[in-house]
Amino acid sequence: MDTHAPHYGNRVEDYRLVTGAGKYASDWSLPGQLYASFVRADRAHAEIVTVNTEKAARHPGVRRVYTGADALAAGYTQYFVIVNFPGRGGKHIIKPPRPVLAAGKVRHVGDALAMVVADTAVAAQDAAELVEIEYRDLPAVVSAEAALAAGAPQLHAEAPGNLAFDFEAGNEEAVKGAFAQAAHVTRLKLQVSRVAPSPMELRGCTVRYDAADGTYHVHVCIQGINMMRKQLAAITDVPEEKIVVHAQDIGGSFGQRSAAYPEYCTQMLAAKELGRPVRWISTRSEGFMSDTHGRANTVTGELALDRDGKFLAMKLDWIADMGGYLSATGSASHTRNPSTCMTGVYRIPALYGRFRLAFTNTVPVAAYRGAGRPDVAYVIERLVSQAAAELKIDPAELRRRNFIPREAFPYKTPTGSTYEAADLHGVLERALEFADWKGFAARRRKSEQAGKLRGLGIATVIENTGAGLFPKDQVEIEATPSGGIDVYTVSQSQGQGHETSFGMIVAEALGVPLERVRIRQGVKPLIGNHTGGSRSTAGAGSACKLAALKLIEQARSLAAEKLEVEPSQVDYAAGVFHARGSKRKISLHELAKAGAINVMAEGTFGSTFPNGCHISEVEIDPATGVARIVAYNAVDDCGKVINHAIVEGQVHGAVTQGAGQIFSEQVVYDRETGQLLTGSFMDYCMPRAGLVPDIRMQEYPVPSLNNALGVKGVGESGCTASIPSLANAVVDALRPLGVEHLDMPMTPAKLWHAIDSAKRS
Ligand code: MCN
Repeated sequence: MDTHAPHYGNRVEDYRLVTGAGKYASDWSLPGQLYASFVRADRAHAEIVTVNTEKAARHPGVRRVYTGADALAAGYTQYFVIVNFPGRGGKHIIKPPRPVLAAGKVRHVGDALAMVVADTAVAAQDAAELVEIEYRDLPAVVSAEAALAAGAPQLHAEAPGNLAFDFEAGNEEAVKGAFAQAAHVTRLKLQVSRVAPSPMELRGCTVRYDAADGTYHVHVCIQGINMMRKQLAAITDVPEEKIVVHAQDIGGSFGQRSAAYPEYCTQMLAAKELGRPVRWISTRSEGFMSDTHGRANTVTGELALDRDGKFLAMKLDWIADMGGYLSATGSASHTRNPSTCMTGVYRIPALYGRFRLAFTNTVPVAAYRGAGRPDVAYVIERLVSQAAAELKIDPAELRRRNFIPREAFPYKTPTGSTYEAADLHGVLERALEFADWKGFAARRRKSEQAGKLRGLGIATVIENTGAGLFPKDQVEIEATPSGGIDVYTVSQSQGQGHETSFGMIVAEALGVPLERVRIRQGVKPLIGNHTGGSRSTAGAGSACKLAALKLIEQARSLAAEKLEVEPSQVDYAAGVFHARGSKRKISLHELAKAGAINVMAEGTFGSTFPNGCHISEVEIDPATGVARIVAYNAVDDCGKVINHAIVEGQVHGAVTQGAGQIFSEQVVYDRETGQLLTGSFMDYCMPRAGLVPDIRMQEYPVPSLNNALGVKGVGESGCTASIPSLANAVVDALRPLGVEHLDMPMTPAKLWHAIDSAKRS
């Protein structure tokens, strides 16, 4: 097994990015551009009685004020949602219309209902404040459980009871039978808090309409040109070939930049009508109330065990909050994604999950790093650790006893996934040793002597990566006359370092230095997936390798002509073709001087299932409730590793996001009024450097069988494992006081109260 120490080489893109030479959404400045500002609902739920734009329209510099009436007139009310499979009783997801500017009703604080376009950003903003709106207030509901309850305020006439979708997975009868036989049942009700993904770059978009050929040029932060274009076309009915999406660098996304937000379509409308580019850059406060949120579900989980601690069955009742409208990805994050890995790393003979998606008066929920897999891992891993505590079995031992054994792979799960290859026992044993599991009792005693409560958390997880929306991934490679190797892909890095890792894949396949390879993202219209679902390396990365190998073959024929031998007599190594048995040779560069050599390769690659074991330790000061992560040890199997430093960085970043969710982050709405209470970083607490200690990581690569590289995704693994691992560590620290469960975020106040009331009881 590979136990490399990571090597810290700079990423190819780093110099450009850290020297300020990156080009983000707000760096696209187009000649003659106008500026947009949005008027947003200041209340959660209301009928719009009138929108008076007169004063705003008269404000100096204002070109036009758009309202919901314009959105309706344009017919911009439909949208794209990934979920296209039926739910319970064969019923499909309900997609109530969503005009790109709210018409008739507003459904969450921040819902955009008018757009002012003016000569300057300041004029647009000033005029937006002059738009007068008369509302008729309606009662609001901001939790999914409350929204599904009888008598709740209703958001959409099309979705009675606020139910958007009712989905199920597994076998309900088999689960009932297994529970009837169980010697022990563990039950937990868990909240996975609503979080604001908060990438560094603010959302922004500039649209130019080219009247000569009827094409819209949309300069916007994205996760991939194709996903954006598909959605823009679905909303506006403009043919996809008339929409060109432009983006170079993306300052983080975490799932949030995949959506074609209503603002962009409204800008398309204005850019065409006004004949000038229209630009809009969000403020951070706007972001909190209009960028999609993540997670936001409540799950009741039950695990049935026999008297030897073997798992018999698990059932989940999952209620997810979709917010006021459906996003493209949120519904899949709370149905398909958790159901594909609902058995976790365990052999559980019977599984059943019911997933209900509800509309509430909140910001729409979409994919957020992990997109449902951290949520399901959290439920499973909390249940397993809770069961271990109840049965007084070591939590590592209970896991070991129930793992899918190595020889059972490829393993078909009860919900229909096929886990291709893993060594779960090997990963666990490595992690136990790495984290010095056995030494914990002594460390806990030491903490006790210092007046601190210490807890040990473990999570053994698996997740689905690599699934794609588009049927295949294409990559084009060109050996250029100047000696470069240009690689074209439609996946789009948002910080994942594709220029380096994809460059390495091509450089290795061609045997040329990395410096010669240039990755160009989203500039050629190829078929392929956006960067999301930790799928880019398995998909586009594999296509990079295939394209490089194809380039060699194509160039070999050209070389054979030049060398005057049969292609079969030409060998290739390190950028040079040799005629076998002679000294004659010609380089790829020399061949390309006569004209660029261009190939395209494609492939359809199946899901991969990265897995890992993360063991964490926390220390809580009972006097203040402040928790510190004092040790974090991760062992991850992401298949063959392309770049060790990037993989480690991905795990660090995602673990930090998981820690943020466990200890501080939460979007809070007022239950009565539906007001957003966490509308800035003053109220919404991001994780800070002091929260995370030295995150130690080891790779445990079991190659995937499902792609050309043997890789499994890694971009989200750190979230999937850290959330349950850290939650288990906190509960373990408090269990001696009688605390069995606490919901995230485990803020100092919450921990202090839990400790205080446990001491009193
Ligand atoms: N990699 C590797 N070896 C492997 C697997 C991956 O070297 N066996 C490298 C890849 O080549 C790539 C990186 O690790 O450089 C992540 O690869 P992969 O797991 O294929 O995931 P994607 O590139 O598809 O990235 C998507 C994933 C997701 S879904 C979210 S959300 C996310 C994430 O990546 N958002 C991020 N990581 C992020 N990192 C940053 N900095 N910013 C975001 O917004």
